[in-house]
Amino acid sequence: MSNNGVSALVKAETALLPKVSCRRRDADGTPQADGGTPTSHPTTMKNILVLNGPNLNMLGIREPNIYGKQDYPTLVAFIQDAAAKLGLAVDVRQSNHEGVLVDWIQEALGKFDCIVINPAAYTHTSVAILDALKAVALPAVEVHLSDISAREPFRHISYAGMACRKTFAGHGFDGYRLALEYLTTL
Ligand code: CA2
Repeated sequence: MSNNGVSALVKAETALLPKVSCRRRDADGTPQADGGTPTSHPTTMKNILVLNGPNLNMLGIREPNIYGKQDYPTLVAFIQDAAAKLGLAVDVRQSNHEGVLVDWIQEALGKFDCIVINPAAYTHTSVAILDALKAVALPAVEVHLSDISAREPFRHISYAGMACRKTFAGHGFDGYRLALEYLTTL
């Protein structure tokens, strides 16, 4: 399995669907421009793009004191399980390349309802990722395994976070579940 572009789509059982407000979709999956006619029984679930940045594919290999002992495939499985329990569809991807992350954010428009992003080191450097998040203007939530505010000063600034509605940092894997849970409230 390639670690670049790790992708996994999970569709939860329709029976698990909570009554959340979702943008309704055309037959090809494109969200309807006007949001469709609201019903008490939504026929679609929120579709969330989860993006992970550089070196997160190395989880569990080094620095377990900061990032934990569990590896990247275990994180992907954790996110998929959390999404299924919340009645969300997720596509989980990882790239070491800034431009790939920017491309995925741009391509999310019209395909996904929200974005969860851990830009990893690009958090602290990438105005390109910030601009892409602003350009698509989808509801976005930032996640960090570690508490970046308690680490080196250079980790205290988050460009991506400036375009995100919320940040969950320092909760380990559970931060992704908290981000998904937050998105069900929108
Ligand atoms: O805490 C987080 O989730 C981070 O986004 C992780 C990034 C770091 O640059 C951010 O400041 C905070 C690092 C990603 C993974 O780095 C590894 C380094 C060594 C071994 C395994 C992973």
